[in-house]
Amino acid sequence: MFEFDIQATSGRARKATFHTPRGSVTTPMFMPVGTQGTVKGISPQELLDVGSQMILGNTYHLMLRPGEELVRQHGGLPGFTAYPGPFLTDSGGFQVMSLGHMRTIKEEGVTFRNHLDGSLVYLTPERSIQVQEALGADVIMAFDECPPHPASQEYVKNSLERTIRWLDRCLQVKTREDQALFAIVQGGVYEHLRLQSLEATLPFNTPGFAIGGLAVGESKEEMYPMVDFTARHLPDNKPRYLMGVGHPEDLVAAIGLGVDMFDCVYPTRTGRFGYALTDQGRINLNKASMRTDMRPVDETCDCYCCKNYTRAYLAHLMRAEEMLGPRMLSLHNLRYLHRLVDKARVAIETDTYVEWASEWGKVYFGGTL
Ligand code: PRF
Ligand code: ZN
Repeated sequence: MFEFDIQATSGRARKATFHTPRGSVTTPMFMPVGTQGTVKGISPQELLDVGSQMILGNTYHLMLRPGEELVRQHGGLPGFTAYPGPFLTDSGGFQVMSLGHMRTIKEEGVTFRNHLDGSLVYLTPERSIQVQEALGADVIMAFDECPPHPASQEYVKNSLERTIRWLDRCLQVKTREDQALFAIVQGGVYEHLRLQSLEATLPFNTPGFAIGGLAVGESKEEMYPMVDFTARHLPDNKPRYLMGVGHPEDLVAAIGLGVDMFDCVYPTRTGRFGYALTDQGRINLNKASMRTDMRPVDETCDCYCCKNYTRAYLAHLMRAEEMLGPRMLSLHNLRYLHRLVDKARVAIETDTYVEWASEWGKVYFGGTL
């Protein structure tokens, strides 16, 4: 269980199969975000149809509402949500930082105000694992702190050292053998702190490693070298997960640096706002010119939205605030990212990744839409 079989490599990019209790997934892969036990507006059958392999859930949201015990009573997230495939849950560390008000971070854990009712909530490494065991995902994440950007070297160093002590506490209390706990490498945008985090984290020998603390507002010129550096130091025989990254160009770049897994709210969130991802860049269905555009969103796409609807119809749905609009654009955007990683996998299999990525980039950034 949790074996990671690499079938092909191209430069540093890898194509592999990751085995989990609820099935095997093929990497590189993109994971849709189902924060509250649902990928907003998209049914489990639709997720399977667009090619989703693993869904992300959030400890922070689900422990506050409906509470992890109710989810456990349904047999965990698969029973609760009726999505039959593998799940991954994030630990809450990142959501506390991005959503929790008035948080206090101490060695023992984090205190924050519940964003729903203002009550005080306490989250510790032990509690995060307890909740994640009740939620029952196949992959669970260590409880970490994702420092804000910018943050001083001193702040990031203290934070990453605490994150390592928290990793130890997570592993101490973990009881389920059928869940893989991934450690998270932190260190902000400081190479020597990334190295410190790596050196302390790798000996825990977890079945996979995540690269955390990036895509929090730093530039791509700061982010890519950190992904490059961190991925180089991670073991080859375990999955590497770049957390919270999901822009098409970042996927193409990070796969080339040896990253295997991604998650992001981007495709679904931008879809709800009326935007569609294409190889020529992102198009805005709210624009007046779309109201008479008889083409599909993406002529090359095989999704339900592109096979049935014109841009004009989708523009109409957005303008009329009909929920089918955001739903169809979310569906298309998920399909777009899944097809993108499918193409990346084919390029890895034919050992043409660098060439494929550079051709893809020319079209994407040359797009005029
Ligand atoms: N830690 C955790 N979840 C995350 C991140 C992190 O650093 C990020 C960083 N972009 C996204 N999600 N636990
Ligand atoms: Zn489509």
